[in-house]
Amino acid sequence: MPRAFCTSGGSGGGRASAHSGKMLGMPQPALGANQPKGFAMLTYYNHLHSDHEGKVEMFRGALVPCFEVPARVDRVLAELKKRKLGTVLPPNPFDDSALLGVHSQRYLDFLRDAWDDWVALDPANAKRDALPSVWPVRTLRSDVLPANFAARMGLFSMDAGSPLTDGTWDAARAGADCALSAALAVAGGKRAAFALTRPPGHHAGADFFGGYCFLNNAALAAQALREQGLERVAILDIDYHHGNGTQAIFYERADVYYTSIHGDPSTEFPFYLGYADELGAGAGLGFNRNWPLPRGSGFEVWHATLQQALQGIAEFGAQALVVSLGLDTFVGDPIAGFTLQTRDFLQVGADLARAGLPTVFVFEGGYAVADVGVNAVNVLEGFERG
Ligand code: SP5
Ligand code: ZN
Repeated sequence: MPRAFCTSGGSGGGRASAHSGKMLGMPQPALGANQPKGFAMLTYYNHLHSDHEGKVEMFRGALVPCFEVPARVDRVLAELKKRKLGTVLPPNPFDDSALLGVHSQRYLDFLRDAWDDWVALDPANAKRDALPSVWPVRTLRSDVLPANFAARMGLFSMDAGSPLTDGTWDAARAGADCALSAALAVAGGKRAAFALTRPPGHHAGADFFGGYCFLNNAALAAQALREQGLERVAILDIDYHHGNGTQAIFYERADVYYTSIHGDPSTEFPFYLGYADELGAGAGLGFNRNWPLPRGSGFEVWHATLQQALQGIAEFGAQALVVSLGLDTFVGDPIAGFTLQTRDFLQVGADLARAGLPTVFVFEGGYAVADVGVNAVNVLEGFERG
C-alpha cells in the first residue's frame, strides 16, 4: 500500500494552537509567560542529567567505562551559552501519567523501583551499577512478571550496555519533562525547541531499556504534539544508530511517520531492526522509512540521503517535526562509523530548517565528548540561520 499522500506538505496549515491538550498529566495552558514565541531557540535543559552516571558497560566480555557520560551534555550547554543561542530553561514538571502514551505501566513501575530493588538484594550493590544478564528470547515467556530482580531486568531490557544507577529514574524522568516541555512550546507557537538531556531515548521501547536509553524522549515529544492537536507528526532520526524503540512505538500508526538514517544494522547496533524493508504494519504501513548506510559512509552520501528522508516527510504532510539529534555520525566518534565533519553539522541544520516545520530537537547519542558541544550547536545554529 502506498503512503497516504497529503500534498499540502510543508509547514503548518494545520497548526494547532494549544487546544484541548488531552494528554494525561498535561498542564494547561501549555505556555507560560516565560516561554516567548518566535524564532530564537528555546532549550529545556535537564538539570538532573548527571544523577545518571553509569560506571561500566559490557563489551566483548569485559566491563568497560561508559561512553554515555555527563560531560556530553555539559559540553553542549557550555557551547550554547558561549554562542548565546537562545534561552535555556529548566523543564516544566509533568505527572508520571504523561508517560503512558508511550510506555507501559508495568515498565514504568519497574524502572521507578529498580534501584531500590537492586540495593535490597545486597547493600553492597549500592556501589555497583545494575546490568541485566538473562533475557526472555524466543520461546520464553514475557507475559509473567518475575519476582526475581535479575529476571525483571532482563524482561525489561535489550542489552547489557545500559547500566541502571541510583539516579537513573530521576534523570530519565526529568529528561522526559524536557521533551514534553519542548513539544508543548512548539505546539504553542515556537518555531523550534531543544530538549538537552541524557540519558538518551531512541532505543527505549514501550517496555524496555537499552542502548543507553530508558525513556523515549523523542516518542514522548511526538505523542505530546499529537495530543496537542497536530494531526501528522514526523520523527527524523539522525543518530548513527537506528532508533529501534521509536520505530516500534509508532510502527502500526499512520499519524506519526518515522524515518531514520543510520549505520547498516547487519553490522551496527542495534542489529535487530533498522532495515530498509521495514515500512510499517497495519494502519501504519507506509509510515516508516529506514535509510541504512554502510559503516564508513561520508557526508556526501549521508547528505543526499537526508534529502530523500526530508522528501518523505514532506510527502507525508507533516505538521511538526521531531529530530532525534544524535551527533555520533561525527568522524571522531569512538563507537560509530560515519565520517561527518564539524562544519557539516551547520549544513544539516540549514537543511532541517528548509523543511519549514515547527521542530523539536531531542538530544540523543554522540560520544566524542570534546566535539559534541560544537557539533550539536552547529546543527541548531545552522537551523536558526536557515
Ligand atoms: C543513543 C545511542 O547512541 N546508543 C548507542 C548504543 C550503542 N551501544 C553499543 C556500543 C558498543 C560499544 N563499542 C565499543 C567499541 C570500542 N572501540
Ligand atoms: Zn547513537
